[in-house]
Amino acid sequence: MHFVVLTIFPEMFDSFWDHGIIRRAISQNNISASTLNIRAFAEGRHKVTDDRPYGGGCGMVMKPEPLARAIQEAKKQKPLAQAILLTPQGRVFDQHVAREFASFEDLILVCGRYEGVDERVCEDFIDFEVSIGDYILTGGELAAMVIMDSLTRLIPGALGGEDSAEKDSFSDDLLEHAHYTRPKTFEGSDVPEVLLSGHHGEIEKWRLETSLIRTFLKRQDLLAKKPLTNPEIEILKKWCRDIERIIHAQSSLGSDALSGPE
Ligand code: 4GY
Repeated sequence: MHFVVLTIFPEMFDSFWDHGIIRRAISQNNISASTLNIRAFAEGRHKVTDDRPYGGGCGMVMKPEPLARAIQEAKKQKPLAQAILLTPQGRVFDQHVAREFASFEDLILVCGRYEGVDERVCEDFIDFEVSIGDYILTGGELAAMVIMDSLTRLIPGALGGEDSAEKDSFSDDLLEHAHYTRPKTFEGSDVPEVLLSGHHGEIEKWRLETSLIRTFLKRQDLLAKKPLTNPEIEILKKWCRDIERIIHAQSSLGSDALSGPE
């Protein structure tokens, strides 16, 4: 996949391309990336990319012509590319959207600045509007990096060996299990026994159970929309039975317990 980033601040991406998994993915040809400076498509000696809003009001609007010309140039370079505008008005990005986009040939990531982008560019030159979350950035650049980062780790080979688990739809909508590494004891706290047992079946069971309980405790919204597997349903049912047993045991306790805190 090739990413073409359209921005007035191309230097913001230098350090992004140059580190970690992204850098390795580029050097292994899993992905490639380039920027087009929107300012280079602006006219006049000052190469102005913004102007005052029709109808008045504060702030500036990104002029349509330079942006439209930049998108046209990007599409000429990558005719199969989809043009994505990063904006809080777009479809909210998550791992499902990431998997959809990972199957695209190439992407043009359009980074707006100022108070907004002229509406006619959005209508005529943009294929998708995407938001990375319900907050407002000063420009689309950080959002473009977020999208490229998450798509890169879905490209086969880019993660180097560890990628199969993540792409498995089995891990959809569940938080990751807890992770531990050496030392065995840290600040008086031990690594769970089962992880030292070498019993891979038990370890997998434990990891699924911790994934489920963490998702239940921290993100019930994810669990509510997740299609549960049979082992997951069995684990949840066992918890229900355990909790009910504890509640029922209360009736056989003395009056002290019953008159305790509400
Ligand atoms: N949130 N998700 C976001 C954003 C900044 C004005 C258009 C977001 O993706 N992008 O806040 N972008 C705005 C700034 C022009 C982009």
